[in-house]
Amino acid sequence: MAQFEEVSQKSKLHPKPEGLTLQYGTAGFRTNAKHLDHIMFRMGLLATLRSKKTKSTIGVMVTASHNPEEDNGVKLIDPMGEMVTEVWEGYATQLANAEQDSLLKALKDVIEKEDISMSEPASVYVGKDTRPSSASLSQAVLDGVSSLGGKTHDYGLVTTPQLHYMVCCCNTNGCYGSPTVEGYYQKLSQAFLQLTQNAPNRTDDQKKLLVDGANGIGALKMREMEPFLRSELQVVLSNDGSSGKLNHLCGADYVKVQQKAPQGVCMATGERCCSFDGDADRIVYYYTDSKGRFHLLDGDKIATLISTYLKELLTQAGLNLQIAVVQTAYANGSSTRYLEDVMKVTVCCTKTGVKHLHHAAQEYDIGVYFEANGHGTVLFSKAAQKQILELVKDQNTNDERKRAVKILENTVNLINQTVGDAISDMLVIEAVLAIRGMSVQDWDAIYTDLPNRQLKVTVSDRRVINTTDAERKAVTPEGLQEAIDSLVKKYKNARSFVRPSGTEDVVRVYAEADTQESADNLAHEVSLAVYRLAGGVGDEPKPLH
Ligand code: NG1
Ligand code: ZN
Repeated sequence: MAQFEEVSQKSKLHPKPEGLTLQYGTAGFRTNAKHLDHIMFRMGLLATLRSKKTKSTIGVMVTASHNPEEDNGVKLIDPMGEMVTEVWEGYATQLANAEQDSLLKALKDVIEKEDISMSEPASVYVGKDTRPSSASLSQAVLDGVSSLGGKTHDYGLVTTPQLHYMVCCCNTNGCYGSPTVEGYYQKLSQAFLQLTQNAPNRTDDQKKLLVDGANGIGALKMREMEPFLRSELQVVLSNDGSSGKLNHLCGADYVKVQQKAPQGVCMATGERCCSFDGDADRIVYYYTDSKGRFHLLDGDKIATLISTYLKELLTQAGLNLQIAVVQTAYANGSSTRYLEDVMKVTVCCTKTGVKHLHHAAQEYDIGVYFEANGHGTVLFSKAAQKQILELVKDQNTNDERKRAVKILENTVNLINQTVGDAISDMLVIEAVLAIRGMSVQDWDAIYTDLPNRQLKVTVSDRRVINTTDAERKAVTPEGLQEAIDSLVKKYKNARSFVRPSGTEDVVRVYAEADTQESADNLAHEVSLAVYRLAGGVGDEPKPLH
């Protein structure tokens, strides 16, 4: 067929290095950019097939998020803005790893298995982050799509959540919003401005927020959005990409993992700051106190703030909707205890990876999900949104209920329900703090985090580690879980687990305990156990102190 002839010809321009195999991981393919050209072309092909299959527009985002600048990666976006399904992740891996001469066979396998009608039209939206490699890699995606006769819309530089938003807008025929960057700014800023009307007496100091753009796409887009916010938020932007390197000593991942302020941000005592990651789908907040101590407000604190606020609004509006918080094993133990014992909300724990959290959150009327690293959003079920809208229109409600439900309606509009979105989350947090008259210190004081530490161990094959119970227990290699259990017993309020990373070639170790020293020691001891029992390579892990 002529269609495949073109694929065959074009694929020669995007050859696969022989023997290279890559896995569709926690968030798509991710590795050094120089290994990715063929992957991008092939993901263009796959997105075209997915589009034909679903009779919808599919998104392809070229980014490696918080990874170093020399890496890159690709994420596929399904019709409603969700992550692609696991079956299609499998196809992605098969297509990515097919040697050059069996690419057509791999492609035809997918077509056959999914019974795809090749005469269907296809439409693919493509976006990219600011990495130097992103321009040519996104061109490879576009080549892949056009070689199978698909239509493309190249959005160029956008944040990952902006592309998710575009895909959802397109496939809902505009119900979710208008599929343009301007449409995104308008939808969010209108909701934000309405919300801030509930906090009319804010001072300029309260409106001021320091934003670390990680030298990435989020900084660019924040600049574009600023005029839409009409000074209701006064952003002081650092690491805006004009000089520094992407994610280098800055950004949400650096701040969360290092538990310290990014470089390049000039923060005064007590000032409210936040950091985006490299593709602006994560956010964390922080400040330093009068003793110079650094305070991090991570995804768990964000989930707590937002769920508390929503629960209060539901009560005021008299709406009986079930709210739940979805976390992963990385959630700080204090947050889980607070949510369950004090807030009395349902808490559910899933495996790491946004798709798992997103899926679990869909089970509730209102599902608030956040990874501790700051990736998260809120999902409102169709029924919940309907109830909110009906109550907004109801003439017979009293003023308190009317006010609460109007705030709920605007909050729904402000949240990017397709995926975690640093810009949208930031505006939600700013609105909640404004409406509740809270400072960042008040927010921080809701509960105190247990000291914790995250470490990485390099092993020869991280797949030797298999886990269960939402990754909280290791089933292989033999003896590892027993070793962890006995180490944990030595410390107070302690917890530790290990799992293979889905985005880096390492095993991640997490530990928490009553003091920082204990958490550090436990993390180190568990790292040693991993090194010894799971085939560690290189030097043995060294103690932190
Ligand atoms: P891995 O490398 O699988 O741990 C990391 C994050 C995830 C998720 C993905 C995608 C941690 C511990 N893990 O995954 O939560 O955000 O990257 O970006 O932060
Ligand atoms: Zn990201």
